[in-house]
Amino acid sequence: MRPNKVLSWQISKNTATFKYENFTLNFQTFSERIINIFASKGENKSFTQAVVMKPEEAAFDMEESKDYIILSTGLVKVRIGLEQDFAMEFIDNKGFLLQTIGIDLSNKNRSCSFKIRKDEHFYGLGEKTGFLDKRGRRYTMWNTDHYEDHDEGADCLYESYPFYMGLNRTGCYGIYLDNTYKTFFDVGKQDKDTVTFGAEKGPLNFFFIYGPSMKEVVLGYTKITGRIELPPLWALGYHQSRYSYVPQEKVLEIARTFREKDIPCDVIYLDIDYMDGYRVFTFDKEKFPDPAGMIKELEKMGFKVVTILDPGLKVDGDYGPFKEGLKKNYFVTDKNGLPFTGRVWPGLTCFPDFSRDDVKSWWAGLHEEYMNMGIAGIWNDMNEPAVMDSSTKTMPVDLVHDRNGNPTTHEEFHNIYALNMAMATKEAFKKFRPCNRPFILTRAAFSGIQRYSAMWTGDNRSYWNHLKTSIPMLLNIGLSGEPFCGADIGGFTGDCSEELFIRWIQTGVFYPFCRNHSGASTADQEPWAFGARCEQIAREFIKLRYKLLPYIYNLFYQAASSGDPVLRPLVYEYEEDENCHAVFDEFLLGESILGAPVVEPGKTNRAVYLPDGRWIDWWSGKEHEGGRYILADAPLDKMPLYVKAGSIIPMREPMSHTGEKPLEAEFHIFPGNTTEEIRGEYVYYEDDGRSEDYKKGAYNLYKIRYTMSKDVVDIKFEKTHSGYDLGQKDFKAVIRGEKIPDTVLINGRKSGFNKENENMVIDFC
Ligand code: MIG
Repeated sequence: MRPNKVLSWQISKNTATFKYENFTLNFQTFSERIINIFASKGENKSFTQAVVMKPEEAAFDMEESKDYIILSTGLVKVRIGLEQDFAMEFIDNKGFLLQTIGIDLSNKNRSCSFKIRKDEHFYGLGEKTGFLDKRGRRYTMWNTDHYEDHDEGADCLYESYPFYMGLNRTGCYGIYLDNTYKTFFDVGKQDKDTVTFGAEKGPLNFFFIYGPSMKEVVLGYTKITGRIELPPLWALGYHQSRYSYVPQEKVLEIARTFREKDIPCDVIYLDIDYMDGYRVFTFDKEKFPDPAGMIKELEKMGFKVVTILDPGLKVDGDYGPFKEGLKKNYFVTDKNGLPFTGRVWPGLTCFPDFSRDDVKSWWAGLHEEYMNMGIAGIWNDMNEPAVMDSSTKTMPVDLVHDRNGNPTTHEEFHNIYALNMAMATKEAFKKFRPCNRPFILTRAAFSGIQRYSAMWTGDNRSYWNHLKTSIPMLLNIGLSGEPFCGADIGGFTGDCSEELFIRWIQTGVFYPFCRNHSGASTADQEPWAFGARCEQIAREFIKLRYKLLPYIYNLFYQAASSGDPVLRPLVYEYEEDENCHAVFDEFLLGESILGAPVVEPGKTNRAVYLPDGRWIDWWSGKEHEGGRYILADAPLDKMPLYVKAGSIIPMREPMSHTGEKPLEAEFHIFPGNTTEEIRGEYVYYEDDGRSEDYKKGAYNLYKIRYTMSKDVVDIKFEKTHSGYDLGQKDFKAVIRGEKIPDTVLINGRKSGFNKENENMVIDFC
């Protein structure tokens, strides 16, 4: 298995090539932290569509001795052994980081193995079942319509992110395997001390991403595969969905009920039954006699409409899109060039070959009528692609994708079919709504999807266990570069109960993508479906999300600028705290808010680990010392929620939908109760929340800082970027927590703050 010694090598600027007896190893620095490694038997190096990073100017330094060659980027070194069998080690300035066990390039396997370091934990790997730390399991990356239970035994779900991180005391590193074939990651399963990743086919082309912090690794990975663009603000509101709301009158009734019941909601979904016989880009004329009118009506109530689309087009000689696709040879074909047909909802269907630019543009063009009607977002489903009459649940792997004249098999294209479909969908928005931000939701995906689309985790179930494991699943998806993620609140398959729904909505309002969705012929799951008690709790929690929208929107701004996940595992912020390494049933929303939902029935309290620092109970204002577990009270109407002392959180009054009033923030300052001097700082981002003008500088940034010593809070407030004239004019702050100061200074001047004013509001300007 082990290749032999190095036969020769060649080094220039930022690349190095080592020839071994039966393979070649190629290194390229992309940055001080990112090294691309390509092991081949003579194939060409190529990058998938996931990779958007261009190598930065970062030349190698090379040291040569009798036994080794060391390539150094300044931060990290790769040491290649010259005397022994293949040996590759990664070293940083603190010393030894990672040791390669071997590279295997046999016919049926291209893989690389590293030694698992002492006390190592593994994260990332995208949409996978189980808990937070992935150690001890083996995962396959192959997009699959997995309708069965998403329990721990389930391996392939809808999306593939061939990326993982290893964290131990020496630090964190990441590996992104840039191969779209079926890949695998054995994280200490076969051998408890070895992590092996690879594929049967395709290149062993991967990126080593140096930390040493987890944040740096995520930053590096999202440099390689790109980051989200800012979503429209409405997409961060609450979404209501159902398979399916029909007819038209039912959709309107649901919308009206939200307004009548004073439950905030921004988006309502049309699932497959809106179509005429599941023909995409059509409406059933009986059920939806006037979709444009319905959309207008919904618009008046402040609702956006998102429609589902499946990739397959019904084989039907009277159906325009199919006829055109057939005539122009736009479909995926077999080896003989005949269009492949497979059964999906509409019966026999043909599948657009999204590998081609002209097919993408054609597909984009098909959205014209929807866009003109005012449909606000597109939901791409069944895009693994799912094929119902196939034992593999998908197309045969030997089908052909033309790839703009560079044909390849479905085997290579399968995992990026949905990514390419999302590219086509985004093109539709660019074409018909050039000024507005797109909203796309996808079920299947590959690394890089964050540049195009939000994701949801597919057909979960109304099981307690699915509520519980939605948290680590979303946390790992966030770490894998896709911050805009959510699971169906209430569960898709099966009947939700009142208690489960209450606990799920309490959790779900913190999902970055917050949507209640439910399967056909399951119990109703709208917030009011379980009676008055549940309705009241759901209202309160959905309102809480709307209160936090300025903070949440700013987290998306951070995700767009640095790749930081919106929803983070504790370990992301406290990686040195061993107690945080495997915590899966708590999360951080940004740095400052810690949620610890109840995810089991019948519980009215739970243990909560609070990391280092002081934490203020959201509900009572009571303060807790961190670095320990507390037993938190969690009656049915409460979810344990904490703010880190020192934080500043921009909030607003809740509203029925995001378009009701401009997003004006009030800064809630949580200094905490301490005799020590305390400081806090927050950068607040503001723009119009819907257009692309922010890319041209139409946004404002504010920096708010404060110190609190004894009884004085000294706030400094400055505008650090000015570009959006229609922004907020009056700013307010609120002091929260147990300790109330005597005096508040704003930019050095005494404010009108008055201790007796119960609301503790301070006017700024
Ligand atoms: O085979 O469109 O995951 O969210 O409601 C089922 C109907 C097809 C699967 C999606 C689900 C959606 C459903 N779809």
